[in-house]
Parts: sequence; structure tokens; C-alpha cells
Amino acid sequence: MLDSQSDRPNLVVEGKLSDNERLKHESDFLRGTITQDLQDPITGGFSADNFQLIRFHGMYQQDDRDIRAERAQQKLEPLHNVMLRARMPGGIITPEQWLVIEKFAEENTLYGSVRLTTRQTFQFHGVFKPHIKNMHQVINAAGIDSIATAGDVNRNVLCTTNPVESELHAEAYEWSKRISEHLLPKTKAYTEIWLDGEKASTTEEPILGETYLPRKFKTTVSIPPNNEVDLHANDLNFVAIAEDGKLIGWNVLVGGGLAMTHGDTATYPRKADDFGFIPLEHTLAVAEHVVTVQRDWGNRVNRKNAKTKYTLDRVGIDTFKAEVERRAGVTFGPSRPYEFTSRGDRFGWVEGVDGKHHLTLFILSGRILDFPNRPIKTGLRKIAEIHKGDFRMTANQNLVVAGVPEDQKDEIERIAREHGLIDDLMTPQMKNSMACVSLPTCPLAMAEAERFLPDLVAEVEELLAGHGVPQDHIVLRVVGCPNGCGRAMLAEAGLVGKGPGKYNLYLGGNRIGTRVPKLYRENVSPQVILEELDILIGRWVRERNPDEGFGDFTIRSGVVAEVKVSKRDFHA
Ligand code: SRM
Ligand code: SF4
Repeated sequence: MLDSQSDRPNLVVEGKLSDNERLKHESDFLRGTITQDLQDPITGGFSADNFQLIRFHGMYQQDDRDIRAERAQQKLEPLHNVMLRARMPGGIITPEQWLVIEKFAEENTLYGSVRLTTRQTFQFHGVFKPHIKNMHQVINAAGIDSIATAGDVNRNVLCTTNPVESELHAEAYEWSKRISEHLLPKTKAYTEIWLDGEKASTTEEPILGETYLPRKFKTTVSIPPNNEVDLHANDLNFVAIAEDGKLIGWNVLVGGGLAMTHGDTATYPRKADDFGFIPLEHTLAVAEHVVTVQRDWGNRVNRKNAKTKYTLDRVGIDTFKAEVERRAGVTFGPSRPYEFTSRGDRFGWVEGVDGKHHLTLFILSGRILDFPNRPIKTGLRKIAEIHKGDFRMTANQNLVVAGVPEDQKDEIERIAREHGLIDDLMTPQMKNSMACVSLPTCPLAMAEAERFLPDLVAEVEELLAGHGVPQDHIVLRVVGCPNGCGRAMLAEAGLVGKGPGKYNLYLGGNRIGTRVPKLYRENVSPQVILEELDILIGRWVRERNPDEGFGDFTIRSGVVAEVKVSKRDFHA
């Protein structure tokens, strides 16, 4: 369903469409031949187009890269399995659901872990073909699905966890669910294939279109002053505007995204642009038409330039915004004032306005597993067995035990402490560090990230202590490749994998996630990075203004130039 405006030649990129466009078009609304592939016992993997199509159902085909070469030597195919990513708008999961997913991971996955992600949901890694259908049936029976958590669609919608202002959060959370539902694919392919639902032919996708979006699309709902969701990583953002504690509308920001390709200056991380204020009643229309404009004008020829951020830079912000206004029948008002002052999680207990208690737990890289001396998976199972509230997965890969009544606080804290879920000695540096999954499961990884983070943080902690500021921190993030899943491109110091043991070092993001950092050193070892950080931390400690963060210091002192407009400044 193309809008007549979309045919204007300067708005649509001409050329041979990418092969993903063909496969979406031929997929019979995301069905492909997945069912046949599932029954093929010869291979553990999915063939041809199905390899891509299962993504729209929330799965990625992977193999363990640590053992890939060894298996090839033995003339075995890679140990194919799938990673599943659930759809959990706003990241809320009940204790009953927790017990179901934890049990499934324990009994049916290669690694036995549940992995909390940077987008407030969980992943299973290492599910073999014979378990895939059962996995969907098990999670669905618990009220969870994985529709549209990957592929060229709107992904899991984020919502600031903010348990303190519970009323505002409850409203914002409801909106994140409504937006997620509104933008979901309408095809019944998921139900048919995985849940043995009745075959129902699909004739149209009124919002996403029959070939879906040109590329992945990401949406957030945030509640200032916390920018936990890192809205500038997202295509579409609703920033809550409240009056007298009541939600009245949103400032809408469009066109953020963090990925780039090494060596390709036509790709860059970019902040979202402010479109202005809308009252609540226009939320779904605006969400729908930011999506339809991107659907019709996004680049379907070159996937590297297909995201909304590039569409905005190509057609112009005003043109894009005017088209959203025209289609949605809405005029954006002037933006309302708001301020972000943080984006980290508040660890430990906080009390909400409803008198309930909320315990935020730090989960290293979101990996839930029983580690030596830190059996956190067992600990969370025990908490889930008695917990009467819910759990909230944060966009920083952490977990909030939310809605705890006064008389259960002590018991929950005792279990958490006994299982290594609370560590009073944890430094601010550790709490402000993050890594993407990377090796061994990510096929795109160029360097270690999750497995490398603990050592890196320990070294940076030593540097801070050496300069006499052990309780200070840098927002430090490591990603295994320039796709940037751990949002290194919004960090004060971001390491981006370039090759085994080699990273690019980016500096100059700020503490609240509203500035993209800039390249400082290219293709260097962790040792070189630590030497550079040692010098810069020393300067920061000696020369900083009161309360000046490391990233702000690197800009003010000219260590790196500020990225104001990504297209112009990022590669300059
Ligand atoms: Fe991501 C691809 C993991 C958040 C940008 N991402 C991948 C894949 C699926 C690799 C692949 O395509 O085969 C990774 C699977 C690794 C594994 O073994 O689990 C992967 N991404 C993740 C997660 C699990 C990282 C984490 O440590 O938590 C996050 C899951 C989010 C979720 O629950 O939906 C995750 N990915 C992000 C983010 C951060 C965010 O959204 O806040 C980004 C940067 C923001 C953005 O989109 O610009 C991100 N991932 C990418 C990209 C680059 C997209 C692009 O614009 O070019 C890819 C590659 C692609 O899509 O081609 C990618
Ligand atoms: Fe994989 Fe790269 Fe994403 Fe890390 S940033 S999870 S290495 S795609």
C-alpha cells in the first residue's frame, strides 16, 4: 500500500532492490517454507530465505564460534541452533513467567542461560531444531511471544522502568504495549507455524506493507529525567510530558540509530531529531505514520543506508516531518521542556509512591547463569518462587524486583545476598559499564565484548584508584563490532571491535546519552587503550570543572571534537 506521495522520485531511492526485498515479497507474509525446514533432519539449520525469515518470528540462526573450526576439521557442519528473543514491551515479566523461561533455558538450551538484553527483554541462546516448536508453545502458554523482535519491523518497544513514580510509569508502560501491538505485523504466520494455529490467508499489512519495512525499526517511551532507554539509539521516541504528575502527551524524536560499518563513511551513528509535542490522543497515529513514511521513503536498494536516520538526512527533516503531519492529520506543537539527568539504574531498594518497594539488581552483561560463588540463576528462581510483584528488565541489562510489600523485603534481600545478586563492594565503574553479547554466539563479532568486560573494568578501576578517584566512573561500553548493540556509540568511552584483540576507541559521549562520541584511536589493543585512558583520566582528575564528566572533559579540553551533526562531523 503505497501512498501517492511516495512516488515522488527524489523521495524514493531508485535502483535494483536488495535481495531481502525479494525474499520478503516471495515469503507469503513471512511463511516461506519454514515448516518444511523444521522437519528436515539432515541439517540443524534453516535454508535459503528461511534463514532470514525466522528473524521476523524472533529467532536468529547461530552456531558456537569457539568450536566452528574444530567441527570443520571433522567435516561436520557448524553446530546450528537458534537464539530466541522475546517480545516484552517495557520489560515487565511476572514471577510465573520467569520460572517458565528459566526452566526452559536450564533444560533445553546449549548454554543453560537466560540473557537480558539492552532492549529490555531476554534471549535464549543455543536452542536446537527439535526443541524450537516446543519452545514457542511453552512461552506462549505463559503469555509470551517473540513476534517481530527481529527483522524489518518495529522491534520490542522500550519504556523507562522508573518504579518510583509508579502511576506515571503504569501509564507510560500501557502506551508502550499499545504502540507495540499497533505496529505488529498482522500476518498469522507465527501462530500457524509455531502454535499450530488455523491457516488464515493474509492479504495485506496495512501499516508495515507487504514487503515490511526497509530495515529494522526501534521505538521507545521514556520518562525524564532518566534516559535509561538511550532514546538516541532509536528511530522513534516518545518522551513523556507530565503535568501535576499526570501524563498529558509526548515530545516526539525521530531518526536515532547507532550502527555504522568500518571504513564506510556513508554510515554513522546519529542522534534523533526533535519533531515537537503531541497530546496523548495522537500517539498511535503518529507512531503509525512515522512508520509508514519510513516504509515508503526508506532506502530499499542499499540496506546499509536503509534506516530512518538516513532517510531523514536524505529527504530532509522538515520534509519527513511534514509528511508525518499530513498522513496522521496532526500538527506537532513546540516541544515542551524536559531534562535528562541520568541513564543508569538506581541499584538497591527504592520506595515507590504507592508504598511498594523495588530492588534493582546489577546483572553483569545481563547473563543469568549459576557462576562459581555467584549462583544468580538459582537465586532469582528462589525469589520468583515467593515474589508477589513483578520483575522489570532494564535497558541496561539489569533486573528490578518490583512491587515488594514491606513484609517481604528482608526475605528477598536475604536470598539476593546469599546468591551473589547483591555485592556491596561493587564499584560505580562496574555499575556504569556494559558490553554486547559478541563471541561465541554472535556471527558478526569481530572482537570479544561480554567475556572481555570484567577484565577491562578491573583495569579501569585500577586506573581510577591510581588517580585517587576510586568512587568515580566513566560510562564505558564495549561492543564486538560496529553494529553497536551495547550502545558504545553513546558512551563516554566506547570500544568498538575491529578484529581479534583490536578495538577502535571513541571518546566524548556524555553521561546522559545525548552526544555521539568520536574516534580517538583506531585498531589498537586493550593495552594501548588503557595507556591512553590512564593519561586522560589523570588529566580529567586534575583539570576538570566541578562535576564535569569524563566525556564532557574530553570535548572541552579538545581531546576530541564534538559531534554536533553526525553526517557532517562524525567522520570529519
Ligand atoms: Fe543488535 C545484530 C545482539 C541491541 C544494532 N544484534 C545483532 C545480532 C542479532 C547479530 C546478527 O544479526 O546475527 C546479535 C546477536 C548476538 C547474540 O548472540 O545474542 C545482536 N543487539 C543484540 C543484543 C542482544 C545485545 C546485548 O548485549 O544485549 C541486543 C538485543 C536487543 C533486543 O532485545 O532487541 C541488541 N543492536 C542492539 C542495539 C542497541 C539498542 O537497540 O538499544 C543496537 C544499536 C542501535 C541501532 O539499532 O542503531 C543494535 N544489532 C544491531 C545491528 C546494526 C543495525 C544497523 O542499523 O545497521 C545489527 C546487524 C544488522 O541488523 O544487520 C545487530
Ligand atoms: Fe554482535 Fe556486533 Fe551486536 Fe556485539 S555489536 S552483539 S558483536 S552484532
